[in-house]
Amino acid sequence: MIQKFSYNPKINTGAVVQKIDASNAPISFFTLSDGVFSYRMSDAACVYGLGEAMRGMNKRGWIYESWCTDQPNHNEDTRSLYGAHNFLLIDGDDRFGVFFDYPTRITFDIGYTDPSLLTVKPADLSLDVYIVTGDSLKGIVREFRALIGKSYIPPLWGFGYGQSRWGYVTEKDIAAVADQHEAAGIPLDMIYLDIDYMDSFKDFTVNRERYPDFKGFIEKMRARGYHMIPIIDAAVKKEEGYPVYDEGHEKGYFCTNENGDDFVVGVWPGMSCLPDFLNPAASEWFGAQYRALTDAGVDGFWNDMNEPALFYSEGSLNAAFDKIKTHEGKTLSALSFFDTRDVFNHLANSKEDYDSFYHNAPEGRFCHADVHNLYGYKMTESAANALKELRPDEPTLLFSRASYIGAHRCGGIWTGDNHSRWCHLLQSIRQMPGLNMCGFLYSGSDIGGFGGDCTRDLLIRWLSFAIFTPLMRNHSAIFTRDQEATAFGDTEVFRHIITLRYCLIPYLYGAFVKAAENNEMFFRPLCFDYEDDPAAREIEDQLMVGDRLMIAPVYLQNTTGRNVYLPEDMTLVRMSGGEITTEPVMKGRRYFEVPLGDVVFFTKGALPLAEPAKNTAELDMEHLTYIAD
Ligand code: MIG
Repeated sequence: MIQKFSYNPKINTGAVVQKIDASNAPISFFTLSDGVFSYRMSDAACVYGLGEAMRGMNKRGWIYESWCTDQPNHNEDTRSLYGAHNFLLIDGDDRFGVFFDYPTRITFDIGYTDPSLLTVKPADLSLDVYIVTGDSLKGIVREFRALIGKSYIPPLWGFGYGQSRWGYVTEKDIAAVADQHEAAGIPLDMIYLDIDYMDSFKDFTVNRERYPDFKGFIEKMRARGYHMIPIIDAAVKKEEGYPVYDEGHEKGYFCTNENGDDFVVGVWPGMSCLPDFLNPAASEWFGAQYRALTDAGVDGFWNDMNEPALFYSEGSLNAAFDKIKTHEGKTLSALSFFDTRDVFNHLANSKEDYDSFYHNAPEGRFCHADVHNLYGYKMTESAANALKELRPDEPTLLFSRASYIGAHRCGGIWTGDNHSRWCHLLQSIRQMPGLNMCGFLYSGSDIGGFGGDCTRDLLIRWLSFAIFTPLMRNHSAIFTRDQEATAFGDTEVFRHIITLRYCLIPYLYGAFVKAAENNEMFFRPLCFDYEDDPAAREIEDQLMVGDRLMIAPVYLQNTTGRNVYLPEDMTLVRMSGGEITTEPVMKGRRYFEVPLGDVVFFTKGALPLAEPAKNTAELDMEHLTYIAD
């Protein structure tokens, strides 16, 4: 059952698709005082949700803040990431879900200040709160997901393997990625084009020196079996003569400052303007621009920098230089030294900048800070709506960095700029169920880690987990060590693991589509399936995948196996050297050897496997072999 409690929301966020009448009764489970919602948690209560937020699947014991943030240095103590996913599921003496439909900053203190208290504090009391009850955790999620509408389903090839790197510059670089994977016999469906394909980082342009015949290149790569996936950034370069800027400026489609002039901000292209995605006409106009690339045969996109990430604004940059000048030539104390150093460190994504531009939404004019968390969602919606018209016959691959609930209907998300760290491998495992609860089924993390230098063993272990994630993309930052599956010498192991992904696609894609259509989770913590098993509640490093599989990834360096909790008798599936074997294993806690390069997982029933294929186009989805029958 769903109850709605309404507190004068100022804007329709678009998250909810069902019409529900607001209750006149006081909110259930919570007390509301001074604009803070409080709930006393029973000792054993677990709290799930919050989408891609850091820490465990059980979110208890920390404080989180929904405020979409470009945070490439996130760690265990990070409160805000790229998405704002305000759904919690409490499993204690009471069992209920709660969604705070609120477009800006909201804090979730889940036993951080007082271990038994959950407090939720929106910046002001203008929101809708939905309380969802039901007789099982899965049932509550299903009801919530019906409230927010069906999840995006990518094309089948979106389940292929993708290779990406910020630093591939020319079409030769891209073709070389294809050549290397072919030479190694490693299946590959997608190659991503990061910002260097553009002309001066201008959206919807292509650099003619790097890609003399872009359309011809896309065609050639398609003929070889590859989909090219270019990036689109939120901000539009401010440059007269660049039609996207000229038109956006003339029609008033950019966010404005207090005086009504275009707000100008520094991002990749230099001085830029921010499309006002909250204005339906501007949204439609920006979406139509994707045509420049779909006309060239592009069938997938990733939307970036849409928190929106701001490096600086015209105003904040000038203020920073003024401030630095006041220190020039003076002897600095330790404190004034730190102050001086931080002048530029604090320029990006500053409160002052977010406070100083405005949107024209149907409900009226809004300061950006009051609707901040909707920006990435509305950018993805703009693209999704347009792409349905530009490419009506087949789904377009689409995912975004920033998001709010509602964006799950438009596309997928990736979890942003992680690092080549073992703890980020574990984090990415733990992020999946939270995302799924909030409708984001097509998701995954940058395999191998975005920032920092990856090692061969980390990439192997990361891939061994990521063959189960719907979005499976190896991505890394410029100036980091190469981390393609072909970059570490002997490629056999990589070929076997990625090939296994393709063999699993019939099961994975089937389970995904079923989850999307039935409003279910593709990845679940064990306790969602084994509610009466207290041991299952504490498993933070295993997941159920679809209705049959359980995975227990290895995420520690220099280990050759791990302990696994089996909530019931299952069949162990092992891929070793490309060979697949099975053995029955009994319920309980056991240690399994998983030498580097082996993939081990568990099935509760017959598992269909396809024959190995070099890409999804060649995958035979009809003739399947069943193992563990
Ligand atoms: O400021 O386009 O998260 O995936 O490679 C960095 C360059 C901008 C951030 C994205 C990342 C991408 C990078 N972008």
